[in-house]
Amino acid sequence: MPELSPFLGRVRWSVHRLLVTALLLASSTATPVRSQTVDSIKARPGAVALRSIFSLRGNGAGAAVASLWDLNEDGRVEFAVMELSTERWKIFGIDSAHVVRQLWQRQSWSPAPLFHGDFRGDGSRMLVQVRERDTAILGTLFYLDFFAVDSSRIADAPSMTWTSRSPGIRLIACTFQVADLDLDGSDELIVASVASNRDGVSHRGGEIWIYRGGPDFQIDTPSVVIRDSIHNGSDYDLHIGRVDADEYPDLVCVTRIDTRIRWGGRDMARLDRQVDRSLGLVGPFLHLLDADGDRRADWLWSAEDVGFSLHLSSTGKNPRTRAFDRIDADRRFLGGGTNTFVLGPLNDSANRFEMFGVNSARTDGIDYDFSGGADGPDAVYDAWNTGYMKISTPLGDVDGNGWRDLLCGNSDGQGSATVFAGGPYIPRDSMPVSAIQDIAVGSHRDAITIWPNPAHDVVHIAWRGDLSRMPARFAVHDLLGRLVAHGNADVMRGEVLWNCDQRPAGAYLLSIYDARSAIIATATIIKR
Ligand SMILES: [Ca+2]
Ligand SMILES: [Ca+2]
Ligand SMILES: [Ca+2]
Ligand SMILES: [Ca+2]
Repeated sequence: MPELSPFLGRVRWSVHRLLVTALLLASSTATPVRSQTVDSIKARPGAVALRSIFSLRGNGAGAAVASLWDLNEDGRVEFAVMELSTERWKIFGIDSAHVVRQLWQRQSWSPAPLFHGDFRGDGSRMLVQVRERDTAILGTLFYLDFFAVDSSRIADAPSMTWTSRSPGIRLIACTFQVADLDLDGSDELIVASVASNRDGVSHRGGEIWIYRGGPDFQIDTPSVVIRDSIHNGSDYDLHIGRVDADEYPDLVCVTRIDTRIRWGGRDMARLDRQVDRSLGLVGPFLHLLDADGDRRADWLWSAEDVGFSLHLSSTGKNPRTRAFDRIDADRRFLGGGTNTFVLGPLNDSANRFEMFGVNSARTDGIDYDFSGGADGPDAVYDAWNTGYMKISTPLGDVDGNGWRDLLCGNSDGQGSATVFAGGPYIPRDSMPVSAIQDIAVGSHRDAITIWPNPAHDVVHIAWRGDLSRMPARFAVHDLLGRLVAHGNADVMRGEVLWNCDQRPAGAYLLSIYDARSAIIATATIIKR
């Protein structure tokens, strides 16, 4: 397996573009089999710059970011940003007119993200805010404030509060997760801590406390306590994902000494009885994501000095026995000082394949973003941005175009938090409204968008990510009924182009078909 550098992306891309150009030249000079006058409609080539649709700057914004749900029930999900200097979490939503509105704010000092869960399993999500308080004698204490959300409104005061200190026991350096570990429809609260103190005696091994979800959800006494015997140093990083073949989420704990897996199951109590696998790997940075779209966790490791590597779940290796070390990796990428991010399925309307990003402050400060796919990502990046983001969280669809979005933060300097839009870029901000034509399909006013229309040389055709029937094939006919262009759409991508510069001026009829060749929409395109 070759070692691949992410920074080959641009070079590889140039080669790819040359190849595409050469193919286009070849196709225009060779004699086509069917007709010399039928153009091809093809996927938009090239890596794209991620497009910002919201940015919050100053006040140390972006020290932490959080993905929320559609808490005001307007069909678009909300997101949250923490400002370091005001010590405030702010929740934002984008309304139907694409205006960003602040829905809530609350003071709380902690870089730990806001999170949420359906802890009672009745469909009502609670918002949970982390607070930290430094004390002279006990060190840092952690608090979780649980807020009810009722009729689109977040309660003013928390309905319950968890603390890292209960009689005789104190957890040290906590992180928090939410997952339905036993798949009973209610979320568990999971607290991981680096160490603990019982009646003044320190236990320098990690602990994981699980509070079982359900109608009787409570935060007074953990349902399951997992105690690790080994000394962890200061790192105890818990990841939750479906690693093996069953549906139950598994626990992957990365420390400076070992990486340990506990296989999930219906019986959560067994989690504390044993470590199922001790990999002996020491903690470079780990993300679990699904880049190959099989609903099983892929492991993205990164380390300052050796770049990053990817263990794909779809390569047929048994997750219960594979090594998950560097030799066992399915993709290895060089590049010093790399930092990796999970970006979510930004360019997959089926939400199967997650993208990830890589950056390096030591080189050019550009984030390179790789698409997933059935075979995982290749070494050619598909998107980029120049922001040098430090943290990221995938979002649901915040702007209502049917494509999932991304929130990044970087508290360096003045600080900034940025929402990047998934799906195709429609230039509503730079082109006259009259040049952009929206076509309604079903309940969506803007199901398919064509621009510019009238056109001189290139026509863009883009579509929402959530149509019940997605475009699969396109055809353009002239007014005499002759086919002048056709092409297929990759359903994952949201845009095709028609290069019409060689066509005579006049009206043309565009037909858009679904995968079963049933017509979805038609439009008249004017060529000037
Ligand atoms: Ca909303
Ligand atoms: Ca559960
Ligand atoms: Ca996978
Ligand atoms: Ca979106």
